Amino acid sequence: MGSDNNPVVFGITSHGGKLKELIVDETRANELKEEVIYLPSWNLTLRQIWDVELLLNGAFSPLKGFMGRDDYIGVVENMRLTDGTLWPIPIVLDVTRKFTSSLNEGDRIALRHPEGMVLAVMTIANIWEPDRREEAEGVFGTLNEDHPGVFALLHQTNPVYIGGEIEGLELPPHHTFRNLRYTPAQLRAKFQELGWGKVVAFQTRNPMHRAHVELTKRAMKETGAKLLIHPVVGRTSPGDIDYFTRVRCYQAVLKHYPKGSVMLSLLPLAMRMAGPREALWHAIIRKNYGCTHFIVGRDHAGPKDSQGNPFYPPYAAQELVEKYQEEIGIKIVPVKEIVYVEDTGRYMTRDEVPPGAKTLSISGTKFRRLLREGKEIPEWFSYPEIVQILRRLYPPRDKQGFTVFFTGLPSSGKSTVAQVLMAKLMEIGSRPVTLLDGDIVRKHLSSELGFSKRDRDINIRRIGFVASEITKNGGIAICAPIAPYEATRREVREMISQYGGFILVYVATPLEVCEQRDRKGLYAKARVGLIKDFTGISDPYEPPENPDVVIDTTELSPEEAAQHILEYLHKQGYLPEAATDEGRVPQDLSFKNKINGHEVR
Ligand code: PPS
Repeated sequence: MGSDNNPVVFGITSHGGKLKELIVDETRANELKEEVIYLPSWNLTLRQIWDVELLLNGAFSPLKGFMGRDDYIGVVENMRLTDGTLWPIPIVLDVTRKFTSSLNEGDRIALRHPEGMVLAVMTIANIWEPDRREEAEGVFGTLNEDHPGVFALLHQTNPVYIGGEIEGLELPPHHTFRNLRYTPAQLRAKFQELGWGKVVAFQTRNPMHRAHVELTKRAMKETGAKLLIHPVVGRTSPGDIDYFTRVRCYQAVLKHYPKGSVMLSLLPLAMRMAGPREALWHAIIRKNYGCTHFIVGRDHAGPKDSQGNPFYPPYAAQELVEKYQEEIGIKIVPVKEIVYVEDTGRYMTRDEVPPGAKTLSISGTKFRRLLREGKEIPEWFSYPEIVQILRRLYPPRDKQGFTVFFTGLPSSGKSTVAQVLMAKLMEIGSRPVTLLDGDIVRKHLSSELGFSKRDRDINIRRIGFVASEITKNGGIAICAPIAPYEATRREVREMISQYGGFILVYVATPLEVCEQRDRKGLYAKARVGLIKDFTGISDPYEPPENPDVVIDTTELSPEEAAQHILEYLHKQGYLPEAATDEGRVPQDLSFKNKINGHEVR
């Protein structure tokens, strides 16, 4: 690998030849500070802040800002910028139509952090509305919304993209683990100081156990390189363990490597979970951080669909990075799946296992279950200190917070059943209970909102946010809005399930029954057009695809319906054993697999 003009290059050039740090010098910064007073500001979203940080610190070299239309099209279609440089993931700034309504190409805007400071100034080169479905097919190879990248692109991305070069004023602030956040230039300098000519990077978004240590040591041996543990602490995949906990695990794992052979640095990247393309992108980023080698494991950055099937073949990421490794210059270290071989007491790749030998492995799901149930974690799987850190995160279910989220048509019985459930849970008394009923929320949290799709979504997200805070702090939230849209319910599930249980209760009382009850007289008004956009009459209701409990209050009394939910909570371990007798469903009513024709999971 040749040298270039970079001040601290040691071993490998940056992508495109030169590290592109975009923070300007002091004189220019002072000019920009005067200019920004008059510029329109875009308030960066969380994902955009991570992209801006990696643009500014050079991790996205050779990009000099957010991609313009032609670069974007080149990247989506064939992974190349217009100048031919390989780049597999679009780096674009998505904004609202309202924001761009008074903007023209050539205008300058300030990119602001939520804490108020301007991180960068952008000169707009292009403003366009992309075809996000085409982008999903090109980048993720699917339109299936189970894919978190596709879902985020289609539902959580603004409709207009703006591209253009940026001039950086400051990096986003960090208040945690500051001594572990090296920029590419700092990491390169560190490698040089340590005399590390070869460095192999290990990307991860999970805690590290013995198998990870084994595979990284193999990679070190194979390449003769030192190891950089380079975990992502920006956006990872929904349901992943929070980075505070993970970083404590990484710190604890360091002592299992020979002294002076390993470093830990945090990468503030917003992952897209794009499998093979993502792996290639990760390799390019690690090259910019000065690493000479990059480990690509089985199913790198590959999500699974709702049935648990992976979106990408297990070794597709390795194949793609292998194909381009000559061109990008960083060497891939492909690793096969590693398993524990009981007879030998050692870890091996699957193809090394002697015929007939018994292998052991524990899936992520099983591991979390063992932790939650307070069961022993075998010594061969992890280190006691890592298990101890993770146990704090997974208290047994009857000590975790949870949310019971009702959805159903107006007058379906949501509020009444929710009231009874609240009373029963308060009787049990294991945790504080909060009821967020549709009407109460509309009075105290959402009084300015109406019933358009946009307003309903805002309303449900607010409920989800409050419930997630309650759940995070170990309480019980009962929510009872109509929540007519599947995608929004899914968002709420994602917000909450990272902190505790999320139980979706579908109150499937048929429309005719709801209308006949018409407790508030609103159906009658909707029928004669006095209320517009009324759910079930003139506005849609999407029944949930995967409810945890289904109840139909046509035949069930509110007490019986609440008992079914309590029974489910017992079965799932959310309620203390001692409460069982109180909360049990009487024998003659006991939980059937199907209630009124609906499968109950
Ligand atoms: S949503 O869609 O989840 O935001 O609705 P939600 O906040 O739960 O609605 C609360 C109550 O508002 C009454 N209401 C209407 N519902 C649906 N559509 C229209 N247009 C409407 N206008 C008023 C209705 O009584 C809801 O309460 P429930 O308990 O569901 O009957």
